[in-house]
Amino acid sequence: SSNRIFRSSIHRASLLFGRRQQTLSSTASAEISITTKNEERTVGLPPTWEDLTSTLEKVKVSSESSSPTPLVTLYRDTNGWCPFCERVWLALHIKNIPYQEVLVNLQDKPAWFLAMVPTGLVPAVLFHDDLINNESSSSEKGNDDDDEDKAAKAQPGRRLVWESLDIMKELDKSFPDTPRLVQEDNADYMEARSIATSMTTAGFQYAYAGKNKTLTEEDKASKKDEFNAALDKFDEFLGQNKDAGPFALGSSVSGIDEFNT
Ligand SMILES: N[C@@H](CCC(=O)N[C@@H](CS)C(=O)NCC(=O)O)C(=O)O
Repeated sequence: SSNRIFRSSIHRASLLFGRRQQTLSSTASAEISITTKNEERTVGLPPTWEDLTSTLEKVKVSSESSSPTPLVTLYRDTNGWCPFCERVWLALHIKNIPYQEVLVNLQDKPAWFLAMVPTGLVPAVLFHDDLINNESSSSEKGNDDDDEDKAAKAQPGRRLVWESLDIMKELDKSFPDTPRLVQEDNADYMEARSIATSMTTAGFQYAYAGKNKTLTEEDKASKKDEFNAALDKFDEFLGQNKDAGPFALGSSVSGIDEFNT
């Protein structure tokens, strides 16, 4: 099953890097061939750290140079492991929306964050409506170390959204000229999202089963089987689209491509 998980991550990486080909022009072909090379050695090694670092560096430069004015603030975990934050982070990059980040220590959440976000969870996104609606007429003062400035309530004309799916929907709505990621009117999208959600749930249950002392070895084995079955289902879904690709739903990117972080 680890090979399958690995194949899925390679698939996701190639989708992202593949898309970057549109924005990175001539430099992208090197990344594509790196990805292809790794896909060929599916049972072998993941991309090297150097492959990933050099690709990310180029992506960073490409998005920063398009517009330096942040139109949203992403509140995410300090350590960068939160998959829900990664989902939003990827959405911002796919849409090429300039953003700034405020890091939140989940081990010791600051009072301003708990007062600002009802669930107390990351991610949350502050939409700079004053700038989004009239990008040229305002100047951004940028990030400030002052706690007051990190909180949405201190910033009139701005709107805070939490819950990753709700954030993605709002990103679609507020930036209508960018790829629409949440396509709830598309039956393929809904099918893929349901398969992907089951896969994520089964994955978490399997991952945590090892630490759960109340489970028998048999229980743990069945969690593993359920995860394998969920992976097979998602593989099968991707397989149906293999000719249409390169994205999960065919020729254009959707929330499914960044849902499975
Ligand atoms: N349903 C939420 C889940 C967000 C979530 O669980 N975030 C975790 C980090 S991965 C968190 O903030 N944990 C802090 C805590 O539980 O106090 C979403 O999709 O945004």
